[in-house]
Amino acid sequence: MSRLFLNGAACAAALLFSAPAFAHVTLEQKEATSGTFYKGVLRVPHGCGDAATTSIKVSIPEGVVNVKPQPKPGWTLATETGPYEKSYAVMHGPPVSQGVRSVSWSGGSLSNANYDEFVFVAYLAPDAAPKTLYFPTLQTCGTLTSDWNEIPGAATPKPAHPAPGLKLAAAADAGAVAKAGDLAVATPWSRATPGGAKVAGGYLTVTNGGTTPDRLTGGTFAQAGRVEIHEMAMKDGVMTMRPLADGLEIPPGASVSFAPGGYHLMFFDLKQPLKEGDSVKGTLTFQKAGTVDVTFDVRGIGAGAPSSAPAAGGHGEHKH
Ligand SMILES: [Cu+2]
Repeated sequence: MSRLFLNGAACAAALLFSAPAFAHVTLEQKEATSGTFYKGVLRVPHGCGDAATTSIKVSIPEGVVNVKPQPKPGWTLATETGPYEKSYAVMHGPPVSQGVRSVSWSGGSLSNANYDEFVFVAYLAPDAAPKTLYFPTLQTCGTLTSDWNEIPGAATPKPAHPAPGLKLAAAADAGAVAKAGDLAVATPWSRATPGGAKVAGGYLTVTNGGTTPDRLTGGTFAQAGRVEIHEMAMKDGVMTMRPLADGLEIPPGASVSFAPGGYHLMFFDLKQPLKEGDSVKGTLTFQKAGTVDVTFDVRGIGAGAPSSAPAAGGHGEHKH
């Protein structure tokens, strides 16, 4: 190995470039949330020994559906399809029970001295979490192969040829505080009201793990006279809001967020101001799943949406 003859500084640099995460065939994005679309980028940092890579074939694990591989110039794209172990709810359209089980790109030549990426997009079915999904990948270099198919376990936490892994976090289920049929409700919250305010907003996430749509049609809030379901959206460049008289559909396989600047519950005729730290009981009524009890945590006046939900607008701009 020529590396033996490098001086100290160059050797350190060489070590950097051979850091473990980059030594194997891996997925660029190693964490994702169940019930979302995922762009899988398989990174191929070297050949089989010194031999150039001529084919990459990735197996698609159960729960990863609607796979669409990206063609690569100079490589022949092929897919194998087959039945899934069960049927999965997807964001749009009917549930799916079969699809792409493996993808291969072959016929190209990726020198051991070079790096390349092989890309697919897919939907991570909402009932497949939490766990790690593995994408066993067969790398072929002419007559040689490197099989990246080992699943880390207690005996071999760091196998020599690990299958590319994707840590799948449960969507709303992780923080689900109420379940009704196929629906899971997570993180119901509201905001403290400045003195005298008679209205407040209610926020939460509803995930439909089922295969048919349901609809949030209403709710109650112990400290409010009545509750409406509202939509806030940009119209002609102006942030406007309107009540949704028919409620809001929760499509199968989807997570619908009620957050500042978007859909929200509107609490009218508050009996007393909401104070940060309060817990206020309420209910949510769904067309099919029925009525579920929830507790809204009251956060500070300036509180935005948890996580990355859009925080633009907000109830401060409400005009009632
Ligand atoms: Cu409103």
